[in-house]
Amino acid sequence: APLIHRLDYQQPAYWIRQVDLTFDLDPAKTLVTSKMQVERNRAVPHGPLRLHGEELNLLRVLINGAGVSFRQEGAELVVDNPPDEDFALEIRNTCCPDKNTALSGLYTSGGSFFTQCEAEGFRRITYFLDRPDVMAVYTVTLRADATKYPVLLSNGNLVETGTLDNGRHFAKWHDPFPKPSYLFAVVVGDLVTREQRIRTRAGKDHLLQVYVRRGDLEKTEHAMNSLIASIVWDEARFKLPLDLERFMVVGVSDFNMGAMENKGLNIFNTSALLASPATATDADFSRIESIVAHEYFHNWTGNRVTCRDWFQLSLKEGLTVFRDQEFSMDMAGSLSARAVCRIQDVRGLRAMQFPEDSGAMAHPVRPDSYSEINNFYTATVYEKGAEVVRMYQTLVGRKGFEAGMKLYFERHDGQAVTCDDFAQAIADANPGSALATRLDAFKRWYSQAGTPRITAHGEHDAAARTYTLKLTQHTPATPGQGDKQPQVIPIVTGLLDRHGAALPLDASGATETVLVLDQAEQTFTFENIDSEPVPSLLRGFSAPVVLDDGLSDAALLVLMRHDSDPFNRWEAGQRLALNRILAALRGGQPLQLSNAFIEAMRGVLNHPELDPAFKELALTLPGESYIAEQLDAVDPQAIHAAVMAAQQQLAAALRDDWAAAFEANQIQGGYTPDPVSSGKRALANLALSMLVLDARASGDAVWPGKAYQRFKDASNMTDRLGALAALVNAHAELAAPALERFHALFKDDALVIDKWFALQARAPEADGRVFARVKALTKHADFTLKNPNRARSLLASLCMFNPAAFHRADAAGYVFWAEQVLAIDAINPQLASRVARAMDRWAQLAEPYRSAAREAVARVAAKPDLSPDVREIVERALA
Ligand code: DPP
Ligand code: ZN
Repeated sequence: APLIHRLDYQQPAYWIRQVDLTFDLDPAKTLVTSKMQVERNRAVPHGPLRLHGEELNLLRVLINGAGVSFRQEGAELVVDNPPDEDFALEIRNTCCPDKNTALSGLYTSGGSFFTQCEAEGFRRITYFLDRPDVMAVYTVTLRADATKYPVLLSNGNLVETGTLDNGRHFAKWHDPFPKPSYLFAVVVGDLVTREQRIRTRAGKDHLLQVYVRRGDLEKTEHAMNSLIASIVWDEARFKLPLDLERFMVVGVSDFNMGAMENKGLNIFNTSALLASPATATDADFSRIESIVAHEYFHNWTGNRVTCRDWFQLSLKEGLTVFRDQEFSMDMAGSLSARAVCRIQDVRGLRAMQFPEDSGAMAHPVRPDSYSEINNFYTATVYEKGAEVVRMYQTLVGRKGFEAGMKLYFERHDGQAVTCDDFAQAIADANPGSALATRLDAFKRWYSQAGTPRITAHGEHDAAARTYTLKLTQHTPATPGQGDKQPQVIPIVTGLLDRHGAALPLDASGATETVLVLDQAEQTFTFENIDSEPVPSLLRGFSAPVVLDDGLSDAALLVLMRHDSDPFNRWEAGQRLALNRILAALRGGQPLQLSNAFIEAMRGVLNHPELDPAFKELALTLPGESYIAEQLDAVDPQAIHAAVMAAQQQLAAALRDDWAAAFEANQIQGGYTPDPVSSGKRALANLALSMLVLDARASGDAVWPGKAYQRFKDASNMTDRLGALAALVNAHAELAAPALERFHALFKDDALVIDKWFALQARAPEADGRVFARVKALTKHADFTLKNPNRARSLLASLCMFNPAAFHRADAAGYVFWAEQVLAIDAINPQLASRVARAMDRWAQLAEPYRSAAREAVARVAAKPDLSPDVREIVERALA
């Protein structure tokens, strides 16, 4: 597949303004009739009409009702001499939903029909100008068997229904908003719906519907509540109302992504939609809330204003992730609960995006080239993109950002635009701001890949009573980008005295300020500082960078105990742990936690005021992939051994405190997934896992027994899975009977069985047992590569989230990876290429892993018939 370059963008030679689609639905052969109003684009030179089409059976092409000569060139249908004036184009073709295992285009799942058109799936339904800058008004008629497929859905408003011959029926939908083809959707099948009518602030009535398979209706209440909360929030925070009379959400079990924001007809992976206390964890509840919100927010940021081309993907994704993060924080409520959200988001960024930014797939937030766009739905485009949007808000303030959003919609509603258009709107609404005066430099966040490294060095001048902070920045080279320019980096800063009191930073008495670093090296001086302060930098993680402030353990302890910024309190604790682990790894010494660290952790665990949710985060050690990020030559086994040793010591040293925390965080009464209760459950689960871990080392049987009992008696999935995880992760003897019982209890609930697979594949490796179990589980009757959730639950869990089980000295993990990638690629290239990315960072591995990993990648790359998806990943890895 050829490489496509951002700078080669050209407008299309034709516009399609209206589409009238008719579907005669049949799983083996669906007939699609498409009648389009086409207009020559006079802004570009006259040329042939080229339509995209993949895996289609073409039946006929008519222009203005008459046959026309055409040719098929690769995946394109070419009409060399279309009329000069506007014309009607009619195309008939068939496609085969049952054979569509790639889950892109029109496919069947559980006997119903679904579509997924982003990014380039519409061309697998019919021939079209399948690119986001071609926006059309759609009218869609669906015809299908009335008994098998009682529900017929598409975008927009329902305008007509009726019966047909042979037991068939039809529905006709009209979407008044012009949209790109990637937002088109159809759902046809046997589904049931939860409905709710609402009246918004603006006084408009709307019908909200959540469609799922029979039997799943009681698991949709949380999604409906989340949708209503999202509608209310967007109207309140950004004055963005729901613009459709009807808003539909549908769940499907076979889905490549989390969910999809089709206009008025959002389609969700059931894992991102269905929840009940008995089957979903607190984490599931909060993930569902944020994904329902995310897709709803796309209605403005993505649908009303869309992307000109796919290089601009972060225009909608970075912005919409930022919006869903803000929403989740507002829903969480208290300052501490907001900080918990922020810490979780940053942990995710560091675990997924930082490694991406320093590996073979490193790319800018707005990529410059791709061969397969599906490979660029990445943590960089999404999560780093969201951090870029957050920096706008930090630089212009919350009100300024809201004004910028308002201007963005005033200028661009109904258009397909670029990241530059967004940047310009925010800057123009805030003239003279720290952003507007540095806009060109700020936009390097879109063009430069790699995570900037900041160093900070403070000097206190006792005589002058000044404190001077010298900041430097440097962005490491990434593939294809050797030279980097300085970035614009907002660094939210405070100073503490050595007892932890916040120091005034200027005459106004403010204790926090935003330093804007925009040079390679810069100094900032604070006055009237009597003694050496402890700097608290990058509060709230105000920029997606790596900070080396050189603080001593003593200074970190001051921050951990006293910083008014909860994020930096958490960060200080993580840094203390990381310093210990890295020192052990670099020195090749066994890890020994210091007393000061253990006492600090005890202080957090027993703190009378800190929230349980915060304690749980503070007492969780840094992840193995984040630790790997800090090292030049990564030995996953050594990292795992160090983390396990640290955990074991923390478990033993705080034994009584863990037991007290476990007892103190029991919840009486019914289940609700609110932040306070879920924080208590999280801390109780962490305590339990520490107690079981410690019991294994000491041979004690009490806590494993208690964990098993709790597992059996649990009244909600969070407690049940937490207890099961405590047993499985400690490799306790009771793990096997518990796993068996869990499977028997939930054998009919696919989403819970996914958890059962994932838990086993993510367990801490011990003597190769986890890897052996994963291999055995690929033969389990419930395992299949055809369902993406199931495949990910086992394979991504092992290859991407369990480094010590995957990276083996005997290379068996890599052999397994290669086999699985090739097997999945024959079924579903998008899914295969996700799993393929487990090897992005082979070059950072230490020997013997490095050579063996490279060899496995080369073996996959040597296959001639790889999908373009996997080919791009392995070739970038080898480049
Ligand atoms: N459906 C995916 C998302 O919402 C891609 N747009 O992020
Ligand atoms: Zn999105």
